[in-house]
Amino acid sequence: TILQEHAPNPAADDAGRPIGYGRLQRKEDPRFVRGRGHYVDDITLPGMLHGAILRSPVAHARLVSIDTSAALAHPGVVAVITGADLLGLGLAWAPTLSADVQAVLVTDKVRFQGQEVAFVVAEDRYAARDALELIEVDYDVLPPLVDARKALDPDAPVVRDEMEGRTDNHIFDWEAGNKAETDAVFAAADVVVSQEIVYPRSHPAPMETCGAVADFDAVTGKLTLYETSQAPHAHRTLFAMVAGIPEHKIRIVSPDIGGGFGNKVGIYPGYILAVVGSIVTGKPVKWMEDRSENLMSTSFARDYIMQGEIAATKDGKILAVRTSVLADHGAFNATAQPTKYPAGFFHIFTGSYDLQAAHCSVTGVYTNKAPGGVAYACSFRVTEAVYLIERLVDILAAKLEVDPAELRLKNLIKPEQFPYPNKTGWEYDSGNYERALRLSMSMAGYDDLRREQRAKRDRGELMGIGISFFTETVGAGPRKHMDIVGLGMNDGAELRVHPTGKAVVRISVQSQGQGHETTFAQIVAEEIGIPPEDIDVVHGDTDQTPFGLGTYGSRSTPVSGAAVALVARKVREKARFIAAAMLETRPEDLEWEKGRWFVKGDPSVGKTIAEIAMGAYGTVALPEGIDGNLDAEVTYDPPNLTFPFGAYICVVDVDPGTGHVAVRRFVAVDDCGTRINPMIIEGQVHGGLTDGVGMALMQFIEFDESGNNLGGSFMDYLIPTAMEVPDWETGYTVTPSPHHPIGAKGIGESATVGSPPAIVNAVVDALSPFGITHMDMPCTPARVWAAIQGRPRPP
Ligand code: MCN
Ligand code: CUN
Repeated sequence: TILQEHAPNPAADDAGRPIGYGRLQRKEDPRFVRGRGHYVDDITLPGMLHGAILRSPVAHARLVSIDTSAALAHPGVVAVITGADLLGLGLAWAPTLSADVQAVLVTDKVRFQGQEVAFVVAEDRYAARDALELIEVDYDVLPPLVDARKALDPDAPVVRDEMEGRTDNHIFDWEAGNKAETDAVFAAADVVVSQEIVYPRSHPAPMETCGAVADFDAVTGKLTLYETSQAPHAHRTLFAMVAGIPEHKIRIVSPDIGGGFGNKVGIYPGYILAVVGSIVTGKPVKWMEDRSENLMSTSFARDYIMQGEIAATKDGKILAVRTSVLADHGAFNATAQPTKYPAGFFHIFTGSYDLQAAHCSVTGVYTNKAPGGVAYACSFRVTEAVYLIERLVDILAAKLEVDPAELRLKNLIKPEQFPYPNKTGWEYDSGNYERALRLSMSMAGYDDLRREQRAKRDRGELMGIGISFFTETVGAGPRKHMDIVGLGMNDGAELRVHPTGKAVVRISVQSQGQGHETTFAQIVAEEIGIPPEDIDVVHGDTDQTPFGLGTYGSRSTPVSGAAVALVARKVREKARFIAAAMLETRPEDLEWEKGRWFVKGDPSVGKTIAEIAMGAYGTVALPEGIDGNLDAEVTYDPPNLTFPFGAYICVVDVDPGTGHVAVRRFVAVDDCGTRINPMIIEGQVHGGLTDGVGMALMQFIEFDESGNNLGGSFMDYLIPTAMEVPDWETGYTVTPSPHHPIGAKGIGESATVGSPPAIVNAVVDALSPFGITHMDMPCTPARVWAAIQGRPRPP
């Protein structure tokens, strides 16, 4: 097999092999670096009109009246659509990805600040925006529900009072693990530590905001929708179900996407409004939101209030974890996740440790905030899970007065325990955790860092070292376990080899910057020996690609990447029969080497894939059952998810005078199994680590007591730049996934998942001389400064 050849050997990166060939540059970059990318906002259709959304200035209010007459009279305005109009069309409410409904435009009541109230369609975007100000809306303001902790109080305002018989804000209760067993282990344990840990609301904030161009052709009945979507096929099916347009009459095109990070998984009112606008006006309609609209109304991330507890023996053997979580889902349950798992994959909160028992319960509630919930490189809530366990382990280490690295080494699951069934129902596919942690420690010079820290402490300086060890579960998912709105989480791939031996592979996932046009070509190249530059990767157009559920949860490589490997193998097998016909021999007498079938025992007699392709389309007499092409298609159903992991070490310096945290060093060792393109992997890791600095130190979406969003612009919601991040030091190990055709696991969210706990652990470590054992993110200068005021200075 190819797996062992890709062991972590830097020389192998340059051996010219399609997989593991480190510096194979991205095929998409020539167009991106020349400004020739083609994004939704670059699309201009003849006669196209422009839409703009009027949004609510208040968080909770009855809608008393809307007067659109002045807006309609404004020059250039073609139509003004309100909730009442949508009610008439049966489109005022749309299903969410979590079996709830969400308002497309407000009909009865505003439920969060920034909610969609009316849609203006005009000849240009300036007229559309100007007309928004002419719409008169009368709101009867209600007290908002802002604090999720009060959501279940008997006197809490009821956010979703439009639902029959609803008198509270409860959405779901969900649990995993064994409560009785866990409680018993806790009761008998020597040491128990507890901590409330909040993962605050944050936002993916991709560079490109969300938008759509809808073009409904009344003659053919065909809707073409250009849309910023991470999942075009799933969106098409949902549009067919909601709008009643037959699925074959809908084409969804997601062209180049300027970052998704989970923000472009859901279906937003703006997309639907563009479609309605096009149907109503008979013209194409473009809608592009601005930055504040994106930050205030589209999918947020996190917002988990976690009460966590960890139990151990007095000599540091971790026995069990338990947690109860309050999940703030905002005004509509629009989180995108597998049906059976309303808290995503949070139940991997058992982390990388060999435990005796675990239990978690999660309660979801409505509040007067924007909906969403699973976004920002989250691996379906693995972010929250990893943060919880990695903070708890550090708090335990402080309590036991042991080194946090030592405590982890003592408790990590051992290589021989894989496949490892954890206590909440996962089966970790493969891992060698100790090797990764030891590599990160040696890269960081861990012992020297601790020595340096001691010397600094003696001088009153605040230096912190933070570790996190994470295990993710990505590659959703096996159809026997998971679906989204009833659609199994499988992916298709089609491969066509043209007569001259060049190929096109059509995939169902959608790149938003991850480099699929390069890496998926590399997979085909590895399997059939056509060079990557001769393979075109087509994605993002439902008329041109096979069905599949799209890109999120780092599932492209685990699911679609497997489909691509298998479709290439299918072509290779077909090529064998054609080669046999060409060589007038039997298929079983042929042997494969990269790019060529040859006669066993006589390597000089063979046919290359290009010769075989020409043969397939040419005049070669084909064997029974083999038709005249070199094409194949597959749909892949993964047997399990993949479990990438990593060991991160962060070094910070804290300025006691200002509370400023500087990330001085960051060492990241990742293991994503077989590495397809090490350069792209590094890029994914660098990006995710930068996200982590943002979340840990700078950014969160906060609300005041009136429900005003205080993070609605980049003045308030801070994005880390090169100034705030160190030179990342990355390393890797390779533990292939045993069930993936090429052994690859996902990498796209690993660093975002793994880095926040390392950074917060480092900050808390720096502040530990003040007796501080926990601090909630983001560790802003103000918070850090406030935390150490009034506490005795370190000795
Ligand atoms: N890869 C590889 N070898 C592996 C694993 C992955 O070479 N063993 C490559 C893949 O082939 C792919 C890239 O790394 O080119 C990421 O692969 P994967 O981990 O499968 O993740 P996805 O392609 O499914 O991307 C989704 C993931 C998610 S969910 C978020 S959120 C996120 C992320 O990707 N959003 C991103 N990284 C992003 N990067 C960019 N530039 N933009 C986003 O919006
Ligand atoms: Cu959760 S963010 Mo990514 O899965 O698209």
